[in-house]
Amino acid sequence: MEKQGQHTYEEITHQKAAWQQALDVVARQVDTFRGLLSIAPGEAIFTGCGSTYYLAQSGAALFQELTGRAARAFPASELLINPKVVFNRNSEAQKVLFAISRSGTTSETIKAVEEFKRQGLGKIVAVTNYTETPLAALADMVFVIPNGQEQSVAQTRSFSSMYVCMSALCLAAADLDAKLLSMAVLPETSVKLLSKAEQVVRPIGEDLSLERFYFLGNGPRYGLASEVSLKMKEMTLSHSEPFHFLEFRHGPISMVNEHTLIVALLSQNGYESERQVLDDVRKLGGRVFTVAESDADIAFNSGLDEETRNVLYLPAIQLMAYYRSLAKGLNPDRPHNLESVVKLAL
Ligand code: F1P
Repeated sequence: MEKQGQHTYEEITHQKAAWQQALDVVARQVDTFRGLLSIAPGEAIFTGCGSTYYLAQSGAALFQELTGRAARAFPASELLINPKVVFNRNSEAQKVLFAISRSGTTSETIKAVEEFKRQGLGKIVAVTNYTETPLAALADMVFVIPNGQEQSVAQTRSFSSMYVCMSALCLAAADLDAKLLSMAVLPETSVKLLSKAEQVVRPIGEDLSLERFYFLGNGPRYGLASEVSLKMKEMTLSHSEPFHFLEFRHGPISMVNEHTLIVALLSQNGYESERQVLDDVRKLGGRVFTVAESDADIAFNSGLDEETRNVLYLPAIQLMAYYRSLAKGLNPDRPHNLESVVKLAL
């Protein structure tokens, strides 16, 4: 008989092979990818739905930070419904569209990519976990990571694997070859991290005195904060929201009480201001859980640079949501009201 959450647990705790495959798939196609970017020098648009929209947000931030080239993220539905908001019509240059989808079949994403192609707006790069899908068929280049596939509805390993791929693509686009090679330690680091993290996050996940969750992240970590906040929502049906650190002070801080947990995706660049927000939360009686390279509740100790290690924020927090889901008597594998793929008649 199936145990509640057995797929989600397996998928969160076995990410190494998927991360390795993500790095391999980029290494194999790096020259072709750079060639594609050079013939599509216009703006970069990143898109997806739900989790993969959050991946798009983080990817666009990292792409622009590293390459200096304009990059923005939108949910696929915005490309369809509000294209004038998305595309810069003053620029004739061929754009590049990064379309991200675990399944490769989400109808909004497929329609948005079809429309981009029909209008000849530029080149399409797909990041996905499945081959032979409508998305793969439409794209000029496809980065497929089958080892990231999942039985569970909520994305965990699939998201992380596509995120490793996206981070590697951003480094490749910026010609940061030494940093790209340094990512080779990530798959093994995921194993070490998870083995240490489980005992730390489990009691917090199981603490049902907590009622509200806020996930804070700046720069490329904002998209990741949004994703882990979605995990908390989907798997545990809890009140959960993401914010940029300093934005939290501008209103949301009103929600802090002793039943509030702030999960902080701390960075190197913004550390001083991020820490001050956490001090304010503590003064108000809120609880704080920190994730960072060092000196944190979950410390990666990866030795990697900020741009290459962002994926490490994910596994421990995914596991926290898993344990809360079980503690609430829910099945993390089957979130309420949610299908693994959304297909609408568009
Ligand atoms: C996107 C997505 C997921 C969400 C749910 C429904 O799917 O919105 O992010 O968790 O499973 O689908 P995809 O396009 O990445 O396959």
